[in-house]
Amino acid sequence: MITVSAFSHVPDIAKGLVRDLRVRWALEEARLPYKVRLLAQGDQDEPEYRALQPFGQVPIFEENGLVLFESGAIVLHIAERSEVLLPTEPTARANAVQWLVAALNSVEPSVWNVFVINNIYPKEEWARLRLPSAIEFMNKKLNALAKRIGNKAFLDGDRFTAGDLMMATVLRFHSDTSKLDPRLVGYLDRCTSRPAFKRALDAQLADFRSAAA
Ligand SMILES: N[C@@H](CCC(=O)N[C@@H](CS)C(=O)NCC(=O)O)C(=O)O
Repeated sequence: MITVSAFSHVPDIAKGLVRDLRVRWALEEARLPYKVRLLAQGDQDEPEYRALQPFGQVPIFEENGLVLFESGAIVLHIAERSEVLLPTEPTARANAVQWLVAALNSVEPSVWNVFVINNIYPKEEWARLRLPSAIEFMNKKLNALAKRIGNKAFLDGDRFTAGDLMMATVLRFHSDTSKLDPRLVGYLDRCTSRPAFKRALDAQLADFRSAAA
């Protein structure tokens, strides 16, 4: 059985955004059952967990002795088992991987930077000064992405892939996704209206609720 690690408690702003969501979503798309290893406060710093995840973060993926960290590596590993996430045709497959890496490497840092400034350091003077240029930098990436998506349904055309899954989770770090370029709003809606996304989100939120009960 696959096990995914997740936090039992996070600030409200992070609920529905924590990166185990990507892994749960990929597992739901691939129709692979999984269970969750919920980490209480401090568990991520225990030597046993650090041996599995050197940075003390979630998610990790465990199955039959295989342990993986990094959500991108985990989603790719899952995607290799599902044609819904990774096409078999070599060019389409390479393009899907390219978009997954672009989501993590070219888009996520700028969106995440603004998220951190707004939500972790909102009262700091340096954050107030840094915010406008951080937003400007993020918007350059998002505008380029909107232009590339154009009127396509998904990043590579008509079909959803692991690249879209990752890009959608990155866009959801934006503080108000309804204010994104309309092409991105439509794109994000197409991705997140997938039943697998809804199941993954519901499962993450349910784990927070049951941990709080
Ligand atoms: N690059 C890592 C980032 C993982 C990450 O930042 N996880 C956050 C939750 S969304 C975390 O565990 N934060 C706690 C920490 O960094 O100490 C991945 O994609 O798996």
